[in-house]
Amino acid sequence: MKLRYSPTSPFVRKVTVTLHETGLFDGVEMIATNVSDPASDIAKDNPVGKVPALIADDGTVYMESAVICAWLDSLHDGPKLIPAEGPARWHALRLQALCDGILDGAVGRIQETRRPAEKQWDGLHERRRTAIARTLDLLESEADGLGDEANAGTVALGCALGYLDFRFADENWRDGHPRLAAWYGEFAARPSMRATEPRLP
Ligand SMILES: N[C@@H](CCC(=O)N[C@@H](CS)C(=O)NCC(=O)O)C(=O)O
Repeated sequence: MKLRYSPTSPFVRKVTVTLHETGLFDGVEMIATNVSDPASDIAKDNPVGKVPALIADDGTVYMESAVICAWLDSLHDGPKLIPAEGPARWHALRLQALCDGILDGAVGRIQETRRPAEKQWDGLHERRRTAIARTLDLLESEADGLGDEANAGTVALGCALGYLDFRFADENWRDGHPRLAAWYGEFAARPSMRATEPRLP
């Protein structure tokens, strides 16, 4: 299979962490893709024009990080990142949804900074910033239940907090979120997280 990726995308990182956690990484051909380049051919694989896009060996293209991670989780026999049933399943999927929301806001903020200053909208910027802050506050209140296992939710949380460090280090999300910070300190040391740290191209 092939993965179209950008080295800075936190949504791609969810997929690459999943590949490492499931032992599937070595079977993937990585294709660097600059979706911002008007000449990019990403649309031939993903008409929505986004990475990650995963091309299976039968030619099927999977898009949306949550769908790609779920499909990858169906391919291995080890511990599942999406528990099959019960509260653990819904806990992981809910956490993933919250963290994807942080990432939508954070990536949106970065995209906004690339527009000419006179076309940027401060109200939207502030709305995204406060949505991220509210979500971090909720996660802080729930941090004791995060555990130290990798699952779809904790992988998304690790990638979200890593992205805030990467793009918004000066805003120091750790302030006011000591339990999340402690959890992340442990989770970020996993080999899958170390192997996938974001880097500028
Ligand atoms: N909901 C999507 C979001 C993917 C996404 O926003 N990817 C960004 C890179 S971080 C992208 O390709 N953006 C290109 C664009 O918006 O045109 C997912 O979970 O995969």
